[in-house]
Amino acid sequence: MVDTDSAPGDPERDRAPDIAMWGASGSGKTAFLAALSIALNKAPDAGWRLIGENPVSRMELAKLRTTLLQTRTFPAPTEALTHYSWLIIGPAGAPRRRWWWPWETREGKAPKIKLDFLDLRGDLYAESESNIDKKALVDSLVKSRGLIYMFDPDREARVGDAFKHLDAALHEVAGRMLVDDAYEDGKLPHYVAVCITKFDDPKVLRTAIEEGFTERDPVDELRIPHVPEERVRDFFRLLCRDAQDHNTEMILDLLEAFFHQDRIRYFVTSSVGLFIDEDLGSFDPDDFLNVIDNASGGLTIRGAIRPMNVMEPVIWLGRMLRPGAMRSRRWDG
Ligand SMILES: Nc1nc2c(ncn2[C@@H]2O[C@H](COP(=O)(O)OP(=O)(O)O)[C@@H](O)[C@H]2O)c(=O)[nH]1
Ligand SMILES: [Mg+2]
Repeated sequence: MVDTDSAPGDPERDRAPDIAMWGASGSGKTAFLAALSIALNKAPDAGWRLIGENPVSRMELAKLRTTLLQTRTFPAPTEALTHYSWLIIGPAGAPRRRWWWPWETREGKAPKIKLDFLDLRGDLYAESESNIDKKALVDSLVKSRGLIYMFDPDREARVGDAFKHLDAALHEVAGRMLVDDAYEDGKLPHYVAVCITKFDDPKVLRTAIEEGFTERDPVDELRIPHVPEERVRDFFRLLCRDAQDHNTEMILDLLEAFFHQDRIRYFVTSSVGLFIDEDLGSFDPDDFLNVIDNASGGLTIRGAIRPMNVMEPVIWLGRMLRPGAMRSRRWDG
């Protein structure tokens, strides 16, 4: 895709992406991005914004927001390979002084995280004819240093193709990055945010509650159950075990074999969040579904959109990748 409006010589223009996004088709990538811009808007104090880097990406971003906020449905499935470039811009840091010119201060610099998103169609790794798409995806994974890996437990329980997808892509990426000696420790250098998607789905949420993975935060007046950070990896392992395909069990080991274990973090996410009855004012275990079937056979979002852990993985990755630019700043709102 040609970038038509960033100025020639702009250092941001040819910068490699910081973060690439990845996951089986239908795992919730497009919905996650639509929710990301809403989540950043809902936390104005944190000072983060999402913008399209070029006209196509800007147009798509506006479309995604309208779909979720006004039409109150999910974005339509992707039909052709589309390449989006987005920038997440954070709050400016403290004013800067140059030691040789200490009486003059310059504006603080805002951290910018570049997010590359290839929205792929269909079941990429099952199709032999989609080699161009495959190459584009692997290129994007190789160039970036942060990965958002989307895992959809509901799809895994039914279809079970996440292992095949991950295994094929990881071997391609490793083949490109690990054969020479650039990474002497033999591991891929990326930071990886593993996002378990669709936590609001009753099957996922009920599993979490019944298996004792959830807690309620006493200061959260909505009393929404969440899986505490230190237990998310175990919850992920459990969901992998419950999957349709026995190979899914190996996903966690596969990730930890290819990436440094201390660079992987697990998040439980939902793009639309849980429904809260305004009259009740807090989470109701018998009425939390935020999506309902509509007349056209799709899903309509019922109440307010409350993205769960959607901006957190992105900002965590940004902080890991650019610790200098994001130090001593209110990055996590
Ligand atoms: N309940 C629920 N469903 C979701 C969520 N995110 C996505 N979905 C469903 O999953 C479908 C596929 O999501 P999409 O973002 O298009 O997946 P992609 O192919 O990875 O881009 C959507 O049409 C929704 O029906 C979520 O947070 N909660
Ligand atoms: Mg999509």
